[in-house]
Amino acid sequence: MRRPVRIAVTGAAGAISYSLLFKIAAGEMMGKDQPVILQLIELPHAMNALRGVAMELMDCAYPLLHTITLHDNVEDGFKNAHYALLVGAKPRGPGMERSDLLEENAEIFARQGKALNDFANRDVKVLVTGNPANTNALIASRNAPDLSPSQFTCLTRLDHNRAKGILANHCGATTRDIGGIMIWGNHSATQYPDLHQATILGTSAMSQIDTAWYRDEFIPKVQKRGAEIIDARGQSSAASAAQAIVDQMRDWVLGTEPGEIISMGILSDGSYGITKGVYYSFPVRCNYGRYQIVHGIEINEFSRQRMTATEQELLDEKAVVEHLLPKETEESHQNLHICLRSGVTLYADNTGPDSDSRFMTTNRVM
Ligand code: NAX
Repeated sequence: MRRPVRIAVTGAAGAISYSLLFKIAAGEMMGKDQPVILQLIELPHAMNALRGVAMELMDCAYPLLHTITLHDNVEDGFKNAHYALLVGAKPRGPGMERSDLLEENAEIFARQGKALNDFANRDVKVLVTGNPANTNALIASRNAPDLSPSQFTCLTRLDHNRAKGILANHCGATTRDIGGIMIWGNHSATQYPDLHQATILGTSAMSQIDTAWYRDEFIPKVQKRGAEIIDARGQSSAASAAQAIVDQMRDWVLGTEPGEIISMGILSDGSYGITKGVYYSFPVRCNYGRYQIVHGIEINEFSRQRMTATEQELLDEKAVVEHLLPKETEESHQNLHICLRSGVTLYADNTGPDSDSRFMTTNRVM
């Protein structure tokens, strides 16, 4: 049996965690041979509810669940964590403007970034789910100067999975038959679900669907799926979000299937003309615990407009919290090659393999 890994989860008594923790303990995220230590973090007033969740986890008698620890602060909760799932966030209250939401969460995620910097394992992998997820990831990473910004990602896998499920349902296919789905940009209603590279049973999806359906129904449906679920259920998506967290972290750690493309919110390195320094969802592949942007995808005019609109929203969000971002970390967010220090291997232009290397054709591996 392997040594257990430490997984810290914030918002551990919330709705998403009520599905998520049980999946992790059952081995769905880290693999069926990987014991886990769950370091569960909540706000002080929710500690009693958290104790209840811990009792239920215990009562499942999961063989892979080594230890559960409960914390009412992130400084204790992130200690030596190998993985950090930042699920808890301040929800938008009545009368609250989006800028208020951004600022209130900025404070929470700044503290969490600092705590990760000071207490987590040096190779910690961080996945931010709490909204606004992309900008929260930016804030956390900027507050963790000793960690690489490539160690921080945000959740856009739910949007990816939604796009896949909705397309499969429309075409009478199963999700197994579908590949090449891509989500670009922000986890918000401006996100761009792109089907131009998608395939159904190996044949172009665009040749099998109506363009008007794609543009007028499919795209808005994926963008507004969260609201549709709240309308129907009276509560926001929780089980599907938990599944997406498991999928994104599992693929990051254990790798994607050969040829498979997934979507992940990661720091832009300028690929596809997206401004460096914002967390943007790109198509990626993963192996050896790293992710790598899929390059060489042709972007048509329709896609470009949508990719730019969602990029602009992220730049606007960044502008709202700019005064809260430590200036000294800006450079590391623009020059990803200094991430080498984190142990998340990243080859800068002059430290990586030659551009004509037969064995490795990319010089940017995250
Ligand atoms: P809940 O309100 O059920 O649970 C959130 C929990 O987080 C609460 O128990 C609260 O006490 C705790 N919490 C709040 N601030 C905390 C802090 N600073 N430290 C530790 N714990 C804290 O929300 P839930 O449905 O679980 O959703 C959690 C977050 O995920 C929300 O921000 C939500 O908007 C976001 N989502 C993001 C998605 C994505 O794809 N990126 C999709 C699903 C979800 O909507």
